[in-house]
Amino acid sequence: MPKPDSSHDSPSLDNALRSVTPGQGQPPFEDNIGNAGETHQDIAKGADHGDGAAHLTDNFGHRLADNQNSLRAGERGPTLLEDFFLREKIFHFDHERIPERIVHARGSGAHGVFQCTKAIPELTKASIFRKEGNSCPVFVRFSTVAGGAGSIDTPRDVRGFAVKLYTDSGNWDLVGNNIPVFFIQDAIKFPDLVHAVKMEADRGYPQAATAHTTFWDFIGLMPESMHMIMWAMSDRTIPRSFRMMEGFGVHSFRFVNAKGEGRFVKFHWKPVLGLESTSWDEAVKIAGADPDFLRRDLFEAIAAGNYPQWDLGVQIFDEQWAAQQPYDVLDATKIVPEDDIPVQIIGRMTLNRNVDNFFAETEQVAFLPSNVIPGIDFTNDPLLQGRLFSYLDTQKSRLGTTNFHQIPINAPKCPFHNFQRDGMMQTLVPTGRANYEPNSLAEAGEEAGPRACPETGFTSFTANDERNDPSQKLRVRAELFADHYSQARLFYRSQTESEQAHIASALVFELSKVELEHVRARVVSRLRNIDEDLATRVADGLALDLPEKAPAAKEPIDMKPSDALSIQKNVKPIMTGRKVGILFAEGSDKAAIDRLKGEIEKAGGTPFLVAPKVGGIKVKGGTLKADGQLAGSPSVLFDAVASILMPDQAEKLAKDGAAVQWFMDAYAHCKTIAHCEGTKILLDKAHVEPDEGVVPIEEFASVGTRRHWAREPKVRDLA
Ligand code: HDD
Repeated sequence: MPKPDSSHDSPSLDNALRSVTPGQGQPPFEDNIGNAGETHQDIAKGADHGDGAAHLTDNFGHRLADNQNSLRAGERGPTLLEDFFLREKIFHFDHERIPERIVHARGSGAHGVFQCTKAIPELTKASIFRKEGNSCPVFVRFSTVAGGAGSIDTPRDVRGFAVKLYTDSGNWDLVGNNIPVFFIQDAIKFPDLVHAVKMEADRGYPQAATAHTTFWDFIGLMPESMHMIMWAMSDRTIPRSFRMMEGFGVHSFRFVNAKGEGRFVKFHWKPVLGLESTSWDEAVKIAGADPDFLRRDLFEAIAAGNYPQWDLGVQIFDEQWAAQQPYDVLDATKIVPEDDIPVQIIGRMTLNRNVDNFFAETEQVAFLPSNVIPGIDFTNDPLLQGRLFSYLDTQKSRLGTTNFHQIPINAPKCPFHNFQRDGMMQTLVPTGRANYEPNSLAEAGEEAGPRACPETGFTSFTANDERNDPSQKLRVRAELFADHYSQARLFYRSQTESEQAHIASALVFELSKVELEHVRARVVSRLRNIDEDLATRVADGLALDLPEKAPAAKEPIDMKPSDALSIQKNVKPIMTGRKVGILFAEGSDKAAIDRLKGEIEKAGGTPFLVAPKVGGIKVKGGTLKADGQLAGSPSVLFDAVASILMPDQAEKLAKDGAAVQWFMDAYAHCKTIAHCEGTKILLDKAHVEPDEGVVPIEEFASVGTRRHWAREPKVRDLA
């Protein structure tokens, strides 16, 4: 147990975790209480069992003699209320669940470290950026937004990207998403947005999906959401891996340096593995094949030592520059194009440790956008301002107590001292009577407690904003917030042809699930302000007469397209971090399989052997175990596939739907298919046609795991 002291230093994470380890926290009794000669220290070590296992006790330290049978009045009689072991066990179990997050309930977390790679003291006094090499521990939680805690990992949805940096000047929480803009401009609309997107109130479905009437009804009536909708309908919302998606702080924040000078800053996390997404058909199939696809991917990568990394980038600009832009930098539905203000890399984050316990860490972690450190400040973005209240508030209903900051995953790793006292689940034991300030107890030699620190403490930045008159109380939106379409157009026109087709198809799919025709039509009428071609494609796809263009509060302008907005233009042609499925069967050539595995591993990828049976299979040159059985390991789980089969086995597999589908899907999802001569019959059955991505096994390493989008028109109608 962390030693309570009057300074209320935070328990370090290690100490706090130790406090719940069996055997810790016991008073140092020396008397014998167990078997002859057995001390508490022996008991803690589980000396009695001789195998290192601790004694099973209840929560108050009483040993259990029998954990299989409750105490009963006679062999066939009722259970006795007296059975305190049974009562405690069931009581605790009954209360295991806590309320899930109202949004972002489904999440996956990991520990890591952040390191500053470029000191920027001229921009911020934040201690973490004072010197190159400064580092701090981090905890990251990735999430979907709409679904419940047990929902699938791969719905079309925004992904949360929340980072807690445990710095030496306190916790800094950068609670962002994998999309740099948001649906709404003002926090007052957040409850409406969330009600509309979650399962519909009367019927309780759909789970984890935006493809339903109430969501699109809200969106159609909210033109400010159109930019975000372009991102949400793009492949950004069906990422291949958390490890391959960008993160964004979304809002304009403020850097403040030691001289008190402030500048706007936008935060970006850039994945070292590059960007990569799945296709929609693939995402749907993954949901069935592995509902935990992204969680498993993160866990397995870290467990294998393939630590995911992101560079932290910043865009810096001042009030003067901001005032000249055709949009307001305080509007969270807008980006600052990277071509206007380049992203400078200042640090790197590495996730290098999986959680020990999902509930204690990933579930109980509480992110607060209000957690900033000296050198980083808020801005007047009305969405951010509302968030500053909401997150603190929600933790009380989720975690049940104002002392949620004492839960190890939430506690800062630097000391904290104040006069806040008591409350439910207080675990600190402050000493002395100084629980108020000012006090003069020190004059009598007593502990007087901590004091404020004007030199190093947090001071709020005062913005010199000529456009704002703080003497007025107004419920208005600043004029510049009115342009809802220019950046939506910028995004759409920055995509490749294939990506544009994906956006159009996603809109058709989603709107086809909307039951009210006027809702569909209203959304399409807004799309006309973004791009006429897009609106026409979507209307065609829905067999809808093209509705009149919706009036725009402000006519959109054409902005210069930007490559940074496309995924396909930012894929890295590397095998690192990718998974390759290798299909084999009886009689396959072991040496060829080993060779291929070696090549994949050498390039940083992970080979995964798939066969009709998982146990040992007789192959040429020995026996080989598969990592997965064919029907349970469809090709949607891999970035590329390869097959090493004898013709007789390929012929047999050509009659197996799972095998044919394996190649059909890989082909339809534009993946590399590397094959040996023997597989030919199976490829023909799956209608796989030769192209640059369908290659002999020997050429696999040179082609790699990148997608072959040029194939797409052959496998999908891109109209
Ligand atoms: Fe939020 C959770 C991201 C707007 C209210 N939000 C939450 C999480 C992320 C975001 C990543 C999950 C944190 C975790 O893993 O525990 N939210 C955003 C972003 C926003 C945003 C990037 C816009 C730029 N959020 C937003 C608004 C409000 C909230 C405007 C309310 C006014 N968000 C919440 C919340 C949650 C939350 C209800 C649910 C659980 C939690 O906070 O801890 O308070």
